[in-house]
Amino acid sequence: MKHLNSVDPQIYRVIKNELKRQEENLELIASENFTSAAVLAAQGSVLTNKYAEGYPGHRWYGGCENVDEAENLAIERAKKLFDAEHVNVQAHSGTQANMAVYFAALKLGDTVLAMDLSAGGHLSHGHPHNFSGMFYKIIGYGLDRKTETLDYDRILELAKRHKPKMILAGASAYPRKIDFKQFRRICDKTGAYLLVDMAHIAGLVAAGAHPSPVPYAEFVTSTTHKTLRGPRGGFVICRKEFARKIDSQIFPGIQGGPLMHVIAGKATCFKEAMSANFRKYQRQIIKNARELGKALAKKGFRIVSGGTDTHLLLVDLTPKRITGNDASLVLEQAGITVNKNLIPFDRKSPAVTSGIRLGTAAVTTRGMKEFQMRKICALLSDAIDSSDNPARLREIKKEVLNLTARFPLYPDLKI
Ligand code: DSN
Repeated sequence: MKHLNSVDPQIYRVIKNELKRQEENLELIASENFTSAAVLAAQGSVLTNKYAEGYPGHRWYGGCENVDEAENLAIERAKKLFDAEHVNVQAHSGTQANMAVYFAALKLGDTVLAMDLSAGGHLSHGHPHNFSGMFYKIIGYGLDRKTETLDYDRILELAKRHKPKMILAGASAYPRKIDFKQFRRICDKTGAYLLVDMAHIAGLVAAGAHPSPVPYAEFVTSTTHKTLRGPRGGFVICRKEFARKIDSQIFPGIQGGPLMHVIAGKATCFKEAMSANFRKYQRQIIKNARELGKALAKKGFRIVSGGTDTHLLLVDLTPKRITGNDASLVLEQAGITVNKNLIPFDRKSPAVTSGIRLGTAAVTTRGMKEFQMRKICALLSDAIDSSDNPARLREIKKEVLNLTARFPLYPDLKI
């Protein structure tokens, strides 16, 4: 970092401050994680200098022998990890992975059945201001009002009525196991393709801690940086018959030069995800989420759907008489990072919300276990109860600092 400091001290300072924030705060954003030092090294490497439009062995530029090897390693490892027929590792993000599937499987204007954003879906599953909502006719499915879980009979009913060309499963804020077999059954009954966006649960799937969508779906998309704990990016898994279509939709369809430094980081992430330690880590994520949920329920928070099967908890703050927006601002003052989130059938707007979304992937990476989840619950609950007491929030922040200091994040990273 000394070179960066001498050339651009302002950006050096930003990075130093961000490392401090990550080291000191309690990171409970469900889509975030801390990648390994090995992935950081791959991503911060000279591979960023290389243009490699095309695919390994078929590039538009010379000098690609090394990046070809990196991309082939990423592809082969991802295929093995997820037992996949074909993988494209070039997607820059989860949204671009989804976009490639829409373009490969559909014609503009086709009908897609996907989870409503308000029920836990994602922008690229049909939000009107996203390409998906602009280019396709999106029909939304929600949750059962009583159980706050997916109602597969209702999804089948909607599929029969609207005859979508593709059904999308997967969510950004759904704490329960998704039954991909049921989605396959619905698709088979109605002649639709199945796209599963497993971005949130990819690490759990890789470790066998959540059923895999790969045997059931024509297309599976993901990011690499959530529970999977790799660099920021995306990838697409598909059945062999769609391989050429997906590859040509990623390049030259929607992207130019692949980010070879990120692809190298993805290869390292896939290798790490094959280890016994990673499988243990994923199981601990779920144990931690369940413990945190139980502890929060005891403190009077309402846990949407009554619990979790994954890394994620949706917390209804209504009993605490505070909005998701206010709660996230208060928690930030106490050094606890979360995001506001709509809860199912929320009466508040997406900018206000009645809930917060919590995830345990990042704190579990630090080595925290059930004991620390109970402590995190106590700190979080105390902070919410002290929303108009800045002095108490400062004290809680000190306790957060004491806790995070015992679980250092990048002990060897000196900047
Ligand atoms: N922004 C991600 C999340 O927080 O779930 C989804 O892309």
